[in-house]
Amino acid sequence: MKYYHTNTNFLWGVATAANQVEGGWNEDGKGMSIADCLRYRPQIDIRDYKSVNSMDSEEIKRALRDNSTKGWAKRHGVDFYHNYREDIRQLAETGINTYRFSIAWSRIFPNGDDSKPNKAGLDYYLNLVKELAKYDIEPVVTLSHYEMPLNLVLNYDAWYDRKLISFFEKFADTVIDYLHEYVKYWIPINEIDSIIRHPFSSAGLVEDRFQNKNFSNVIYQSMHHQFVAAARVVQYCHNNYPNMKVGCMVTRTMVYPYNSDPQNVLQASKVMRDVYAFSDIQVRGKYPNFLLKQLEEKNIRLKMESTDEEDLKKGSADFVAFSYYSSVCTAYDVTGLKVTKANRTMGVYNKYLPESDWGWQIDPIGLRLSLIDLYDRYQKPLFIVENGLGAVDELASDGSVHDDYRIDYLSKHIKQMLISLTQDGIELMGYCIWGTTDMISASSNQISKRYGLIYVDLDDEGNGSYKRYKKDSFYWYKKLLSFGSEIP
Ligand code: BGP
Repeated sequence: MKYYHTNTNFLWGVATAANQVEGGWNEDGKGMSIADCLRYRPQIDIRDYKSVNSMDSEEIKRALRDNSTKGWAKRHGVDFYHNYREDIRQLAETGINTYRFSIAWSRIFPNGDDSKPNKAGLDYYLNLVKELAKYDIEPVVTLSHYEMPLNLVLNYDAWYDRKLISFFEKFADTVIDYLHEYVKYWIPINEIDSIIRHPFSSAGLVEDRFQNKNFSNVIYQSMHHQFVAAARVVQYCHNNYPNMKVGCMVTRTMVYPYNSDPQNVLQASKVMRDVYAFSDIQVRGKYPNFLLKQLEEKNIRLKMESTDEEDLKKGSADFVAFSYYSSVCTAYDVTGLKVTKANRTMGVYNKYLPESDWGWQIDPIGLRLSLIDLYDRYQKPLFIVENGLGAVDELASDGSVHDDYRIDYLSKHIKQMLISLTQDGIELMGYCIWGTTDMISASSNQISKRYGLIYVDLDDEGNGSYKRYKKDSFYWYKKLLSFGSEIP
């Protein structure tokens, strides 16, 4: 089957996040972020997403006392901060025309509540987008990708404090103004639904700081503040830079029932609705009734200001961006059923699908189903901003990395995407492979869970030369992006 570039302005790219690649954790005025408190903890079962990504106050104090990078993987990342020109030059060789990255909030406002921005931080990102412009690569910028200034945790209640809305607005508006000549596509908050999965690493919520409150209440109230903040960014762009497009961004998994037992089908439908709630609010501009009902049943009363409803309505996203890695299978009663070792959902094992080294079940058709579902629900342009395979890669003595399993994963997902584009009547802006160079995994703080098209010589303890080596998947993507090539 021959596949070409779908059309001239289709965005073929790669994606990453500041806290997972940059390093330079305390350089040029950058303040400490929540990501700088996360350690690789081999003793913890990485399937337990929450414990890997949650911190208690004692652990944060320990992080504050330790100025080293040893064991603090996200403090060194893969040193993209100093290598960005060479990394971008190499990635440009593949023929990509878009590159998604995030801005480390604490590089711009070191404490989050500073009166003035850190110019060195602003200039770093201005130089980055200028480097991309050299190769005609379109930036897609995520403003918040798990990089909140730690001070907002220590001296405020993180996103639970409504002041975070104005702090985030100030950060967003400052960056948008500074980069507006180079950046057209913006994503305010990465996987805004991840606050439910890992409230600390995504929203700075430390459970033991809310002793006298129902933590579930805290999470949902913080979620509301993030929705209002994201909606304000949409309005800022629309009011000041009409050519800009602002997308919402959610974690997308297809949820299948374990079998055709209506009880299991109903369970899958309920879990799927929870997936939709976050994009519903940001696209439709209001809370869906089913979520309001759920909050009522949980006795969670959100505190809203009179302007919030208007903000959400005016802040409807221009496009729906999402990450897609795997589908999940669910059952009304999982007793006796085999569960996956995945750390994202702990779903029931789907015997029809293979699984990755980390137990994420590999389902290319699930990507097509997601495209159909999301487009039919919102009738807005879609954007796959993350799709990739975290795997154990081996660096051969000759510097090659034969990651045919990643090529297999990517080619099957891209094939389903292109079939959907040609047969399902969807609107799709682009596709970004998650993984530029290898990076530090969000959920396990490991580099050994490798995603990159370029291998980085580094291990989970931070030992290595940081040298880069192109994997077979790098050359494969280059071949794919050259016009007229069949998907190999
Ligand atoms: C998404 C995040 C990314 C990335 C990806 C892969 O949730 O937006 O930051 O990390 O997941 O997951 P992981 O790194 O946990 O393997």
